[in-house]
Amino acid sequence: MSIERTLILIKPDGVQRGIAGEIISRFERTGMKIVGMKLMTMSPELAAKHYEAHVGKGFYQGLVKFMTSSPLVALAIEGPKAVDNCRKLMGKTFCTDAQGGTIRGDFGVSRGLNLVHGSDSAESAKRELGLFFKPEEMLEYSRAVDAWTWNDEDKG
Ligand code: IDP
Ligand code: MG
Repeated sequence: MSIERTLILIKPDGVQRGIAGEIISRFERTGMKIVGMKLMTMSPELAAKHYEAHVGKGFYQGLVKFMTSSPLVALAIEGPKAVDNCRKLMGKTFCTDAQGGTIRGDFGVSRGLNLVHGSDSAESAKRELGLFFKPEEMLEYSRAVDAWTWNDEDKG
């Protein structure tokens, strides 16, 4: 099955700048399905777990301060190859390196204030979704358009 779930965060800069909806729309309009969504403020404890791979790096403390400073939107998104597909839509880490047409390329200019987080592998997606969503907060539902959005071939 190549239908995957991945964690996306609209970071505090995206919410503060009033473009959370536009960013969500970038994912939504592909046909991928939102199966979980919440507005929340990240606690320092959650930030430490979520960014454990970056502990000790020069930008780590600033990153945690930024991510815990104001609400973010957490999304669980489902679709064929959702992990890589979402990363493709986001663009490269630093906004000025990200291509036009990507979220970071179209909406940002910063290195750290880069609007969006997306899990980078199937394993991190599983781990990160578990940090942000209880199992019952990720919903299983079908949409009338599902049959026109992906088919058996896409399920792998
Ligand atoms: P990613 O978000 O594209 O996966 P990572 O390398 O995992 O990028 O870094 C996590 C986050 O840390 C980035 O999205 C960005 O917000 C921040 N970050 C990474 N490198 C720097 C830096 O050199 N300066 C400031 N912030 C950084
Ligand atoms: Mg990363």
